[in-house]
Amino acid sequence: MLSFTPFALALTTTLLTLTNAHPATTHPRSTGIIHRIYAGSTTANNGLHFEPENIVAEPGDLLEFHFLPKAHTVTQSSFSAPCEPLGGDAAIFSGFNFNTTAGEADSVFTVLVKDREPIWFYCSQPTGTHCQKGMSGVVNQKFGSDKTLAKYKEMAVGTVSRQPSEDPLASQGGWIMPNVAL
Ligand SMILES: [Cu+2]
Repeated sequence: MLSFTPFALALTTTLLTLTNAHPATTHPRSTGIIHRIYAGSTTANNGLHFEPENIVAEPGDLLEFHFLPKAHTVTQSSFSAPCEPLGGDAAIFSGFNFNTTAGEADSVFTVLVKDREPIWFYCSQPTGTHCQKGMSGVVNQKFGSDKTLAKYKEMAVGTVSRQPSEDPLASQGGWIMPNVAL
């Protein structure tokens, strides 16, 4: 007759505990896919624009932000608080490291997509209220949900842009890399 002894149950519990004690902390395997996103398109929305601004990416893909004239940033926020930094050590902030007066900045900002959760982002340049004017984007918006980029932009109007750090150059959540021509 099959029976579970207290010992077997205890062993099972121990094994489960051990398994749970080691959640996956490693980065997803690289897919080799790079999504190039331009900050400050010179045509759309008078240049206050990310192109593309609604991105679908797999874990392991890279987001590569290229910066066009005017001093833009990529700053992660929540959906519900547009133009405000998300906070925390992992939140994305490019810093104001990509100023350029013509053409693309010499460096790009590269972000690894870790999972399929939405990444809401905005430009935190306060001069000219870029975020309030619609300079924002999203990676992996939940389609079918009412949390849309259009709604985010709508809620951004009238807010005040905030910076993640007192140091405008303090980037985190990604890497500043040389801008290598294709
Ligand atoms: Cu901007």
